[in-house]
Amino acid sequence: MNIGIVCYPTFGGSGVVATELGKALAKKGHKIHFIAYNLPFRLNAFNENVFYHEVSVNDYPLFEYQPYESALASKIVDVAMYEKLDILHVHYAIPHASVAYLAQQILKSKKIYLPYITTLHGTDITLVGRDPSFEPVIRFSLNNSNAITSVSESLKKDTLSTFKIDNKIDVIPNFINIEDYQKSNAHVNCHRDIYAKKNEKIMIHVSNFRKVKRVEDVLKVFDKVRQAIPTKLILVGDGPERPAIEKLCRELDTCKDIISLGRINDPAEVLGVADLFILPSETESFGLAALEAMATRLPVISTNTGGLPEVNINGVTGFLSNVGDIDDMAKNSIKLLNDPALLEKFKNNAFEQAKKFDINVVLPLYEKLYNKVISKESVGI
Ligand code: GMT
Repeated sequence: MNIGIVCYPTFGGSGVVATELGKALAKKGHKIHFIAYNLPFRLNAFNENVFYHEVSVNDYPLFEYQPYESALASKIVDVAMYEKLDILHVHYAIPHASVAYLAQQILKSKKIYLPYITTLHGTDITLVGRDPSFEPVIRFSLNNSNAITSVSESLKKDTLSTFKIDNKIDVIPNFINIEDYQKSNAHVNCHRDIYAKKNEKIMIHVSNFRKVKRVEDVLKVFDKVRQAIPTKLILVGDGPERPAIEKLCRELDTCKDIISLGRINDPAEVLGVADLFILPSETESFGLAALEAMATRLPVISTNTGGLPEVNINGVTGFLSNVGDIDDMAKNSIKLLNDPALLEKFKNNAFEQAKKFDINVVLPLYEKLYNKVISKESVGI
């Protein structure tokens, strides 16, 4: 198949999922055309069957906001016509679903049919999508998608309760490539003793430091944990909340025990040195960061919000707490870090759970959907 993939290239789960999906499909022989305004950050090496088409948005003094949508629609039309796309898969509804619809209509006027699939990732529905001004456009473009997928049952429920959607939503969960995690663990460059002494434990958090991630709770939980057990905290990522987090760490006087690494393209090696992953998000449609941690055998301390309970199983792969319940998250962390046998059991459980989300399990679901959508269109349904 010739497949167009539209995604945000920036640090964020939807871009990771879109890129890893494209790379995996390319390995199976499909021709993948990524369309984005920058090179997606995980598309950092040569991959056979992968092509990248940059959307350049021109600056002009008249525009206060650059016309990204028009530039993207034009690029999709161009790629679809000249690369003979069979299908377009857009990640994140805003504005990609409505742009896909526009491109589809333009192509239709040229007697070319391009079905599009929209994958909902979370904040496009849970945060941005709830802004009523977006409602008519999102609803229309979702109802006109040839298929919609959501990354969890919880997000599907949220979407149906937020928008009047007549279309079916298929849940296709996010995935990891277990093989890659085994590889990066085998060639680990990052050693535990860089960050912690022998008697110290390591907690880790990875995110894009947006408000929704509640990174301040990570620091508050950690502060309680380190008072009970010698522990270090590794922070990976960057974003709007980082200055506030640095301020809080100074106020709590915890900076000497916190290693703030900033952005890392592929955090698997660093995850591999830690004992426990923490994700206290306000909302999380899936929690890909938690799944990536579990693939490196890390138990997860998380909130019980959104799709997290579909990934992190309470009392098995980690623990779930109410949003903002610092004491409970600290209690659960201490329980695991204080008991080596229990920690080992949870590590194994986390890895077994991660295997259920391996790319080899999830990829066929996407391929099946692509085939269904394409064959429906070709028989004129
Ligand atoms: O919140 C992020 O990390 C970015 C955001 C995105 O769309 O790029 O992530 C959302 O999509 C991820 C991939 O499907 C999910 O794993 C995250 O849970 C989801 N984030 C939220 O719902 C807050």
